[in-house]
Amino acid sequence: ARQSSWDYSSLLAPQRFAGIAFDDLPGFTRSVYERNYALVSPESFVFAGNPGWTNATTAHIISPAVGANFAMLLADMKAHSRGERPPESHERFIFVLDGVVEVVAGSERVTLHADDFAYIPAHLKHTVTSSNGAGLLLFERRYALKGTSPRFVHGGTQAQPVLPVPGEVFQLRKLLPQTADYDFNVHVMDFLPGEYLNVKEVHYNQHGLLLLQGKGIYRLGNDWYPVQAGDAIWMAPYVPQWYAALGTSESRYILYKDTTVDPL
Ligand code: UGY
Ligand code: MN
Repeated sequence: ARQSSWDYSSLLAPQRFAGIAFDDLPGFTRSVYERNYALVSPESFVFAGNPGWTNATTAHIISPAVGANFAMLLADMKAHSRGERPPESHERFIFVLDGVVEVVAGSERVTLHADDFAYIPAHLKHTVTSSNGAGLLLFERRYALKGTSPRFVHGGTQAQPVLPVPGEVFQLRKLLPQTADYDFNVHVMDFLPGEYLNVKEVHYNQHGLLLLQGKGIYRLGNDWYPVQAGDAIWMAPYVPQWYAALGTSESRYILYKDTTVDPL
């Protein structure tokens, strides 16, 4: 049976209040798609077959079709499922939301559980398999650097050091090495209820975000959105962005951020 600390199916389940059960409102969604950002909530995720995957479906929540320099997808792996390497020029980052997968990359084989991650550089052939099923978040992009040596990287999120964040209060972990060999990094950010970003950020870098735990308010451009675990966000370059964690439990989000690409 699958072990899970992450189960977004509950977000879609009918709710109960004073003995009255009520379901999702027909036709209602918090999902929005604007010129420079998108908020995609789980009732809008569309999973479909994908030629690179066997016994699995994927949902591309963000892709270059919206102007992003990366793809962000979810993979729903059934028992005895398999994903192949994407085309040779594409690097891939895998974060396990649920279940167990085996990644074989070159001569290395690793087993990943929920909260574990792996990065496979563009040149390295690999497979991702799952015997009992798994849920994955993936970031993929065309590797943008030359003359560099990115490595196969894997580990557990909690094992990564908490990094200093001058002027901010959230806890920050970075899952990839901070060297010029990588053209993006993946940040995991934790906020206690009531904590918020001090900087009202506007920057060149793009983001793909999945809220893993908690709830709060995300500001995107001139708009303010209630968000909760399971929601995904795309942020284009320079979109004003800000988050405040609310509710009674910690917020955690995972964030793609492109790096070391000269804006000129
Ligand atoms: O690193 C970042 O750009 C990050 N603090 N952005 C964000 O949380 N929206
Ligand atoms: Mn940012």
